Amino acid sequence: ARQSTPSDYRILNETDLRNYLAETPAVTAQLGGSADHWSITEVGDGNLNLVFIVKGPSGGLAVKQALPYVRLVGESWPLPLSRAHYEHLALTHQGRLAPALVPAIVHHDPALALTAMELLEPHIIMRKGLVAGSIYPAFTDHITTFMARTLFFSSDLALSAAAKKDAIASFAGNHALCKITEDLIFTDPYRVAEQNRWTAPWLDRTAAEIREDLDLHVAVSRLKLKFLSSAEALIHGDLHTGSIMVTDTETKVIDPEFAFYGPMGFDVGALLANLLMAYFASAGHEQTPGNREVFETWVLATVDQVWSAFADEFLSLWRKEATGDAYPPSLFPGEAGAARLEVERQAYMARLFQDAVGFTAAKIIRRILGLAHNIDFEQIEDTKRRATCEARALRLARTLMVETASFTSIEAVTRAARESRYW
Ligand code: SR1
Ligand code: MG
Repeated sequence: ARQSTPSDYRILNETDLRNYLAETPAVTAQLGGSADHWSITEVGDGNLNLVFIVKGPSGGLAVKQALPYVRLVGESWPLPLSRAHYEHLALTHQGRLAPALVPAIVHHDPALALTAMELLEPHIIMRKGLVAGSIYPAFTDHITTFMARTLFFSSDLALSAAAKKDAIASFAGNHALCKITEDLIFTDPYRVAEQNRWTAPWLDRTAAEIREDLDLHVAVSRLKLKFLSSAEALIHGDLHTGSIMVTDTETKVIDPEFAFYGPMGFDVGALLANLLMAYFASAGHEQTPGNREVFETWVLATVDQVWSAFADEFLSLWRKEATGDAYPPSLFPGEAGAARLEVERQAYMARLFQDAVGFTAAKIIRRILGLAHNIDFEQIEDTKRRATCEARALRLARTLMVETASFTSIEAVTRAARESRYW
């Protein structure tokens, strides 16, 4: 079994890290110069880990170290260091399938739960760009390639049954990270939980309604069951806009520490949810009206295109590269077989779309009523204005989750977003 705290693990400060990196040849080659002159700054603003930016005369690195607890909460919430191993494994897998779309790994140390990666510069966290009203024209093409390739090539459509089972087993130990998702996304927002919070007092009544809404509780429990039981593909597991770094022309997906074999719709839904929250939050941020209109039009068009381009790319991989044990070609001979299989592919995508719609809803609700919020809404200082944006998002999410079957196209989702009003 993987040891959760290796005996030579220690939390590094900037001085420790400098000494450690100075002894690591792959790192010294990348940074150049003398270690005494490297700049090292801890910049982590995520919920779990330390992140250092290290710069030398020849280049830079981002060094991520897992802490033995949840950074957001503190030492009272222990969390296994093994997540750094699963993140490294996932990043390696994603790097093979979509090399331009993830950071290159320079060094990994399992004992220190530490990974040094290519420094992404001048990339910024996409969520920060979205809050500032920036648009990213190349994003849809990149992210849909990332999702289509990483999900398709880890699924039964591409892998033999034996390879798929081995792959599932290699991520099965990441259950503590899955448990965070199971609790914080699929359970706590729907019950009284100490760590829940929301924009009070404005959302007090809405939060109470959600805690009493049994139709919603059934719907989220079905989604939780799917998350627990559907080992469809190696999913990123936390594919929100804080896990994506962008420039105008490049997109890099980071932080796959929640990776495991789960339902594909969870990744797609995570992304759609976070784009939709950027849309709802836009009304709360100071912007010129012209900019706001351009941004909101772009972000909803991006929601539409993310689904459509993902579905197109996934289907095209399936038509060309179906080397897996699912859907044996010998069962679909000739023209009639090919035609029937194509109908089945469309049915598969329709089912995946339904999953994505449900997970979209779950990912919105957790960011407004659960423990971990996002800056899209949090940076709206006027709490009444913030709650108005959040209530519109919650209203859409409730409809998406309870009436999922009535959403048969992505355009129906973006139309409902546009029309969503607060209670
Ligand atoms: C306690 S961890 C809270 C959240 O941060 C991560 O980014 C995941 O979304 C997790 O649910
Ligand atoms: Mg992340």
